Amino acid sequence: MKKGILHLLIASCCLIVTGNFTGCAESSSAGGTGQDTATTGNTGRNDDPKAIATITGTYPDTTVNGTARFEQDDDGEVEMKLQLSIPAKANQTVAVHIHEHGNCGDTAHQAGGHWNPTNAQHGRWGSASFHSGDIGNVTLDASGNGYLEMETTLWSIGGSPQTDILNKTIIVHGGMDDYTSQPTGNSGNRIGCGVIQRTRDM
Ligand SMILES: [Cu+2]
Ligand SMILES: [Zn+2]
Repeated sequence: MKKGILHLLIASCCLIVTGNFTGCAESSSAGGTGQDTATTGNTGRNDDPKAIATITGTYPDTTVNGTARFEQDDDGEVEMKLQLSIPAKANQTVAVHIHEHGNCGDTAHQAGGHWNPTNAQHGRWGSASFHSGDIGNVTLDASGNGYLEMETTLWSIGGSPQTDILNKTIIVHGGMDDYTSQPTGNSGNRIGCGVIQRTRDM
């Protein structure tokens, strides 16, 4: 008797399931959703370590907005995509560095000096001597927007202390880096700051 009831229940469940499949022509597009999921899986890069710094102004009278997005490839290279918007600095060039402490307090002075895990001299990226945080100058357009992309194996997202960029800061200065003056490139005030933090979505 109990078995008979079970069979009935299973039978009615099957009917409901079948009804769902045949009843909705759109369930074929639900299959399409499945493909979307597969596509997302295919990129694989979604599993790569990622980090982001949201950059904001440190002075009330100077609007600074920006993001620095980092993604580490399978080969260990970290790619950065930096976007800046500083209307007050339209048509000017500003210095951007990674500083050593993940703290934007006290007009970003709490961020400390340039991140320099290799004990190098300050300089232009790629020259004989430069700090691992010496991103360099970014020129802003007539609206104050700037963009910079770079890739390097000197950085990692959560790797060794020599390369790990997590919990450091991206600092935007009010002036240009002269790539020569020690230890800061004479880059001026710290007008923008954002802490580099691990993220899952970009
Ligand atoms: Cu700096
Ligand atoms: Zn430096």
